[in-house]
Amino acid sequence: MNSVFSVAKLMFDKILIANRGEIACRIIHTAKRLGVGTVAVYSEADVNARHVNLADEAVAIGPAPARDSYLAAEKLIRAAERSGAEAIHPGYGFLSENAGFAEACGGAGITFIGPSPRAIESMGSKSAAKTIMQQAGIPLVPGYHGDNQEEAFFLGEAEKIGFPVMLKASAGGGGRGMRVVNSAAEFSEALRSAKREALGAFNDDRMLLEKYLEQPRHIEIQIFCDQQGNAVHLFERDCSIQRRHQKVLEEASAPGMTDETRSAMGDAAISAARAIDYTGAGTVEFIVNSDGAFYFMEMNTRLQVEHPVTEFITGLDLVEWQLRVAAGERLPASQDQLAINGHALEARIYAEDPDNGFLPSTGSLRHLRFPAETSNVRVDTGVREGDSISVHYDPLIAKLIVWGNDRGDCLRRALESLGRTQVVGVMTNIDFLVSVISHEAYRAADFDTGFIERHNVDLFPEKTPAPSDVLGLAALYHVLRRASLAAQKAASSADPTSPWWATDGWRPNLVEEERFSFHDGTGESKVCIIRAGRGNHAGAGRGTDLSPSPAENNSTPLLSSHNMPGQAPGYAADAYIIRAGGQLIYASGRLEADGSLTAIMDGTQRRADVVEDHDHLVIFEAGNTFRLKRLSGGGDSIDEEATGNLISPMPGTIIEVMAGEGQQVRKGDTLLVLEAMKIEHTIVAPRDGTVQAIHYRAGDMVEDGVELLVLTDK
Ligand code: MV4
Repeated sequence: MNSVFSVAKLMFDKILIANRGEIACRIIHTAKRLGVGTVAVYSEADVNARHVNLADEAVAIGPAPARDSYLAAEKLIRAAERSGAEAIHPGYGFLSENAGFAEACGGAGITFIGPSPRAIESMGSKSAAKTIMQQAGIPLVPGYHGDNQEEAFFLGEAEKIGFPVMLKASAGGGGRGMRVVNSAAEFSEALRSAKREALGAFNDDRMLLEKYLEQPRHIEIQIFCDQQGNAVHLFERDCSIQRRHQKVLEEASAPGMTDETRSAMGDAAISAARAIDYTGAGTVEFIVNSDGAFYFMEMNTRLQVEHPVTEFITGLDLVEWQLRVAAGERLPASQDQLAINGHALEARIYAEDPDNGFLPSTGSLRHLRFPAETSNVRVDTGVREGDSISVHYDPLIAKLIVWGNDRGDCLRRALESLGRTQVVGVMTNIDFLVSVISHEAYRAADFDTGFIERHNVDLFPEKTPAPSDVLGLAALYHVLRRASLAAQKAASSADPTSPWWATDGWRPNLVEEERFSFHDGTGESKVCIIRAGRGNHAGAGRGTDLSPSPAENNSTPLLSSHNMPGQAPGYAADAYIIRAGGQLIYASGRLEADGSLTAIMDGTQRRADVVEDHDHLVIFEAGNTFRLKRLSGGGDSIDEEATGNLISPMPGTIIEVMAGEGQQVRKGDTLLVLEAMKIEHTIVAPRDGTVQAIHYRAGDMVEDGVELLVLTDK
């Protein structure tokens, strides 16, 4: 057997990733780097998802609801068998902590990349986990986690511990079935309501009791164990910044952590892992008192969402470690080879509406920009521009992970990176994240798990009106955008005698004065923009006596010979006077090929990304985002009129397609019928033209904002 000629077969040739979104992409990334083949799985909602595109192979596993696809254990195992994958990585969530699934993988001869079914099982119940940890000598919060569930007995235990106490569901998680009880008088009612909630959530109303710790920190230790019995910890993460038990920010290391406490918590975490013969990646959660005392909370038997902050401070790839350990290799490093370098922060960017109770915000990501990835900045995402955030899955858009030499450097870079993150199409928590990271108390590391609740008022600052110059940018954008579209149209008409090629200043569709009205979320603002003069391609002057401010006069490229995209040669930037909020601004500008707007306003160069979202303009400038609703001015819907694309106004199902490709239609002709929310909507031709392409058929589902068909002139 162990002949000198035998070659150890360790790393897998091919693995299946039983997950979706950013974590599936994350796992595929490492597998590729290691030369391991990848099989993605996808539901009907994820046919074109990023993780499917990244993988070597992909297997369809059923309808969008997770229970019919990503939670359907048999389908996943069958997909692994059929594709020849030797192992399954479960990611996080879904089946990652399902002992039955781990067992079924083993039964099918497939390696489950994670701990044994028994280890998963033993941490599944809070009370059972506490019993195991108590025996292993891990510190527990004083309390009761036994079988006697009688109310009178519980009350007696509560009085022994001393109020306030906390009731927790034994089967619990995510804060459900949890109650703080401040006195004996409240006990009976609190117990009853906690039991009711636990029964509904877990079909199990057994409770445990703990001393309630005021203002604790949530600090967790990353551990790793191999099949040879080696175990290390990869230091801690502080995940105290949570909202309703949903983590918002995670950092490594934990601010204020001493070497003594770190070492004691690391040892305790390793003992916890050894107590259940753990293998692979795991996390031991503690709550930590302000005096530094720490207590075991629970153990997560999977890779966690926030693992990248540990990767940044250790320089390791935890997915690589998972694959190596699951394949039977020894841990790649021993404890004394591990060290902390710098500081890392993860911010979870969610599609949710902070102004509406953080409700998930679904829809199409019409515009999506992330900061460039560098050695300091990492973006883990499962979506691209144009993808949708649906009701079926977690509304996470991306995790922004930032590294700095120290915490201050890290937070500064995190704010800078959030300022470069642009999302249009769904509401996000980006501004909220900025508020938290900018908060004085957070910056001073003066926080605990109650931070967000306590500082709520500061974290939702009152909305301020959009500055005049931003309103000016909006008006300038509209004028430039329309001129650019008109120019494109003329250029593509291939008519050499078109007045578009003239450079004498004649310009159709470009009014000399235009008035806009915008709503900035606080109120309505009026803007007036006047064409004050025109530069020429020689850059010699602007043919007007309305001189701009001296600073602007210092010849800038904008005022000379720059052509706008799709424009005839020699078409020069115009100068404008903008009146907004009682202010007069001299401005000129240019739309770049990438859609951004470069403007000079009163001599200062500005660069903004402007995105149209239905009747809104979203302006990203210097890390700030402004959302303006156009109430009037700027003509009809620019997209539909000028580009010929017909956009679906809402998500729905195509009921009937009346038009055919190549068909000539008259303005007002019915092109197709869409059903949304049980109401039929007729899409009609906005003008005469020819149907060049139809992207959908009857029965197809469409998101809002997608192009339904292309209508060309004649
Ligand atoms: C606690 C606690 C205070 N005292 N236990 C919340 C979810 C669960 N994982 C543990 N939780 C808590 N348990 C005692 N004895 C405070 C919390 C808690 C919390 C813990 C970690 C992160 C955020 C939290 C937010 C509120 C309450």
